[in-house]
Amino acid sequence: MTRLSHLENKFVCIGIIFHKVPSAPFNDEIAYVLFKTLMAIKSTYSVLYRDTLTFDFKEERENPDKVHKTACSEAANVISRMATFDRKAKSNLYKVYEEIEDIVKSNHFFPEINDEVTAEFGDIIKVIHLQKSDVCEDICPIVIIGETSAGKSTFVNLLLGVELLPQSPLTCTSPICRICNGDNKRIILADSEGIQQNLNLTNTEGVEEIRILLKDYICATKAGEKYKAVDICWPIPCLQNKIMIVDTPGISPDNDILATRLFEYLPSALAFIYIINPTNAGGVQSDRLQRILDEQERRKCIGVKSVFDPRRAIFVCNKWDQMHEDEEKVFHHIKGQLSKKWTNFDSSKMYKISAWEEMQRSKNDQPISDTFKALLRGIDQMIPACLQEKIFRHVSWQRYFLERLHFKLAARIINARRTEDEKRMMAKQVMKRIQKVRENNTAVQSKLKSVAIEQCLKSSEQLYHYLHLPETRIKLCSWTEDDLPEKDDIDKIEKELMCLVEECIAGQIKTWLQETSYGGLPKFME
Ligand SMILES: Nc1nc2c(ncn2[C@@H]2O[C@H](COP(=O)(O)OP(=O)(O)OP(=O)(O)O)[C@@H](O)[C@H]2O)c(=O)[nH]1
Ligand SMILES: [Mg+2]
Repeated sequence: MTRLSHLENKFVCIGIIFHKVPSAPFNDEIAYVLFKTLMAIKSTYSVLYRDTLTFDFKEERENPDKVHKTACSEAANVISRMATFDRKAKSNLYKVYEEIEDIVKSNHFFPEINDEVTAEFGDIIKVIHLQKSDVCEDICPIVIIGETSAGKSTFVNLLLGVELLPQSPLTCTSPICRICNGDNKRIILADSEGIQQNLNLTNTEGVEEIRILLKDYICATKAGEKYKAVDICWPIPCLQNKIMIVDTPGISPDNDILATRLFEYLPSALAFIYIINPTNAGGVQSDRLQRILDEQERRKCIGVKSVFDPRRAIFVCNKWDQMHEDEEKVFHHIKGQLSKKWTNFDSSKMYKISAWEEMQRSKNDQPISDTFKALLRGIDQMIPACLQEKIFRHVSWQRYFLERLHFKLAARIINARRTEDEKRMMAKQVMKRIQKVRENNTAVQSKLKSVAIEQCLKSSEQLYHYLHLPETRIKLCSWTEDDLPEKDDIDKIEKELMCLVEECIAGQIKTWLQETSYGGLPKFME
């Protein structure tokens, strides 16, 4: 922000200089472009300064009990405030893009500067269109993932405030279910080939009827693996037209496709909530978490841009009503497992609730429990940060673009004030420099190559040393009984043990990368 203010001052100075030099060529055009650019910067400013970036639930946080709220109404409240905040910020960003578009499309925009901008940013009109549609990308999924029968669908119903999704003690959800708000009730099924089928609804069906109907398409026992996705449009005003709740099938060792499918939603997810069933022996099923992380790594390796931010995860230990003994021990154990597995795990984003009990409270119009209140507050605090990330990405782009534009315009003003002789002299100097760069090109390239090889060798030596340090060896070799796979087939045990060892080594490499800022490679790349 201070850089931006500096930039604005510079603009004002240039404006003043410019007006003080009436003989300078391009007078009107430069004044026009400068003025428009300055206006655009001002708009960017307002995006930064307006209430949009200071989303604050302070009042509610300080007076959480001011209003007697049931679980569903409080969940609805959180979701709806997020949406309002997001809409406001995005509308500001959109306006700035429109202003930039106006400048670039204007007849007064110098063709030479247009060429320079195109060389640096690509077809700028196209780029701005893409940026605009990214800003307008309205659907913000909140993805619910986790183990089979952990209570994901029950949790979604709790968030929605209506028992729309079927839930069952047997493996239930088979396709991915996306729930959006809409006045016209609709259910669209997509089969594994992606062929869509719209179910005929009369719009008079009640929740109960729909839940029964959905069983035929959602529950694994009935629908088999026939449907890939089910889109449900239902009047749930708290979702507004932006939030989409995504309920997913339970992650199990034999469901590889799911990890891939999840990535259609995870990168754009505002938040993803991982539901754990703590009543399972061993607590969190770490092989399931690993699947998501592995897919993430695979995508990064092949250069896929759409990866998710693990800091967006919230971990919910559900079915806490069934925990009778050693509650704290189990919670602590799960926390330990997650911190080992999950990059940047933040234990303050781990909660214990009973979705079932909470649902009963809500049905009986009882106030929301403290544990669920804490979880909602967790979502409440995290979402604005996620939304801000996208907003800042756009603000940074706009700021960079305007800074570059400013630079090019300033250079033009300075040039305009040069005499013909000065210009000729400069052109000569530039040509000389270009010639020198051409001559040095091969030498510089081969030097860069040898420095790169040297740096890689150095980094791998450092890594080798790190992995052989006594403290790393201890970490690699310390295993507890809890870590042992619960299998009775020796081949399966061997296979799983190999995976565990590989994961453990990979974990240490990750730690080394973090501690040494990627082995000093990014610094070298600069
Ligand atoms: N005691 C208790 N039971 C719960 C709780 N949450 C869900 N259940 C029950 O657990 C069973 C499974 O719940 P679902 O919501 O279908 O679980 P799911 O994770 O969606 O299951 P899949 O879709 O098959 O992976 C149902 O019988 C729920 O009533 C809870 O907090 N406490
Ligand atoms: Mg389910």
